[in-house]
Amino acid sequence: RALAADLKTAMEKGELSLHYQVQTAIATGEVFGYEALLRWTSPERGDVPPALFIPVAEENGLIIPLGEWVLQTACAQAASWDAAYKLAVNLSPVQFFHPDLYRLVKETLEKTGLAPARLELELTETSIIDDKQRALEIVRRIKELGVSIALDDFGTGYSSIDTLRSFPFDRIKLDGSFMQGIETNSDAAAIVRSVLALGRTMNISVLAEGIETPRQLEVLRGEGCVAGQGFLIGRPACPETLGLQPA
Ligand code: G
Ligand code: G
Ligand code: MN
Ligand code: NA
Repeated sequence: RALAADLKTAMEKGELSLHYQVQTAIATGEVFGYEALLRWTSPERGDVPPALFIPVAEENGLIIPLGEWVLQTACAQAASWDAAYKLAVNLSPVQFFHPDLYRLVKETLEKTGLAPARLELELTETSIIDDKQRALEIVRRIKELGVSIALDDFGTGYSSIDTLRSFPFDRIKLDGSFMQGIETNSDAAAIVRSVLALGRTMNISVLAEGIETPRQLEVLRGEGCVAGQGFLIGRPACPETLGLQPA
């Protein structure tokens, strides 16, 4: 059987689940949110990584019902957590440009009772590059609901200062690939420093992704980076394991 066919039934069979990865304030270590990460455990295929099945779902349109399931499930779960925690949800470019997105977000918030201010949607620059004018309208409309928008994987792909300047992002998520070099490589450290400066200038909070070592965390703290996420702070896990909801 093809992956796409199995994925189609995976939702109905309950093979999908959400893991969450903690996000913390770097200065204090305080937890402020969790990013939802989709997981598929297939009886035949085992754990299928999202990097493998999400592109397939994007090609055949399955990403729309899949993305709906993610948003509804994540919002319903987060609504039962401590209200101090935000929820970050990844949006595929296909989902972002889908005409029903605004209604989906609005109705999901109403249905689940999650306060809009607790929801943050993560976009990548590939979502925006295809049609910047339309993308800007979508972002503005969604922000009117009180939801925040983060720019994911910043620094890879088409990153431009122009995009940052023209979009009302609430957060930049600095790609994890920049963490590798910051302990030893002065170029990587300089890039991180300049992104932090850019964030401060534009009044956009920067979250460093992929923090794996205490030294990386220390460098980021020294540079005044606001927020962080990574295996050092917490690995993605199910909400029960994280103590977010009862087992
Ligand atoms: O969880 P993991 O690190 O394996 O994720 C790999 C990639 O899949 C990342 O780029 C992540 O953003 C993406 N991803 C994980 N969950 C979702 C999801 O629910 N929706 C979308 N569109 N992408 C996701
Ligand atoms: O593209 P996005 O940032 O949404 O991708 C999140 C992915 O990054 C998840 O699949 C998650 O498992 C992975 N991830 C989270 N923290 C770390 C980390 O510290 N190191 C590495 N290598 N991957 C991480
Ligand atoms: Mn993300
Ligand atoms: Na990312």
